[in-house]
Amino acid sequence: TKTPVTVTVTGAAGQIGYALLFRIASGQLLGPDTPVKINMLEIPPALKAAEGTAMELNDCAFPLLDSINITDDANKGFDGANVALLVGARPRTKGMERADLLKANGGIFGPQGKAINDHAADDIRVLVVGNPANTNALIASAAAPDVPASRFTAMMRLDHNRAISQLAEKLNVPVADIKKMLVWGNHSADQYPDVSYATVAGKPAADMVDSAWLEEYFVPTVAKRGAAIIEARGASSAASAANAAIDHVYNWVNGTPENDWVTAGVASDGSYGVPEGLIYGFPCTSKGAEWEIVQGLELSEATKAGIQKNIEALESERDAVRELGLL
Ligand code: NAX
Repeated sequence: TKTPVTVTVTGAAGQIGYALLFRIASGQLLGPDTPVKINMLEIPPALKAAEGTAMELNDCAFPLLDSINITDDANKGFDGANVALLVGARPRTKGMERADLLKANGGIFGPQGKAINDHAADDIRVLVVGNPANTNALIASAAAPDVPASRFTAMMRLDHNRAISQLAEKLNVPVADIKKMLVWGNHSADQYPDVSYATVAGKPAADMVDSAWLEEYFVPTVAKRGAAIIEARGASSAASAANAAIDHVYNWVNGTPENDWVTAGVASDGSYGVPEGLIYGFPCTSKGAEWEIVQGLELSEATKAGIQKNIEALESERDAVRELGLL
């Protein structure tokens, strides 16, 4: 049998954590042949709830679940971690300024990045889910100088999946017919969902929808979907966010399908004019090792403008974080 892979989940007692952990333990994160050790990292007031979730995980008698550790100590939580899902974050509360939000999250993602640097396995792969995800990933990466920046990623996959779902609904086609969807940039309202390269059963999606629908419905609906879910459910996206985290790591570790790509928030290498180092949503493929940014796409004027808007938003967050001394 294979040696177990250690997966650390922060914010494990939260609602995304609850939707995520059972799928990790059942084998959906890494595949049906890979046993998992789960480390749950929480803050002290949530440790008891984490224990309750661990009891339920054990009660599932998952054959692939090797063991569970619960801790509020990041050094223990990331010890030997091969995969880290950073879900726990400080949410924006009423009246909170951006600088305060970034500072509070810097206080979480800085120390966690350092603990990853010092204690995780050499092949560590990190996915940041907690918002502001792109900038939190940047903070964690900066605190982990010994870990290649390519191992710190931010979750854009929920936006990608939402975009597929909206296009499938509009065209009344199965989601499986849609390939090469893309959401550029930041996991925020600035993001730029882009069907320019998407195909539907092999034919260009751009020929099947008009620009008015794209501009007035598709882009804002995908970008503001999180708010629409809160409005309808009375709580933010949880199962769909957990699902996207599973998709992201599964494709990173096991590869992306032939003739398709996914959107992942990865450190820019300067592709498409995005300043090097920004954690940015790009079209990405994996063969099972590192994310690779798809090269050579021709950009329309609308796409260039969407990319630029996101560069500005993320640079401004990065500058604010620098001013706070977090980079
Ligand atoms: P919850 O409030 O249900 O859970 C968060 C958990 O994190 C809590 O149990 C809390 O105790 C824990 N936590 C806080 N600080 C911690 C720390 N320093 N170390 C370890 N654990 C800590 O939030 P939930 O709905 O699960 O959402 C989690 C995060 O995901 C939020 O930041 C949210 O904004 C973000 N999201 C990101 C998405 C994306 O696409 N990137 C989509 C969904 C979601 O909104």
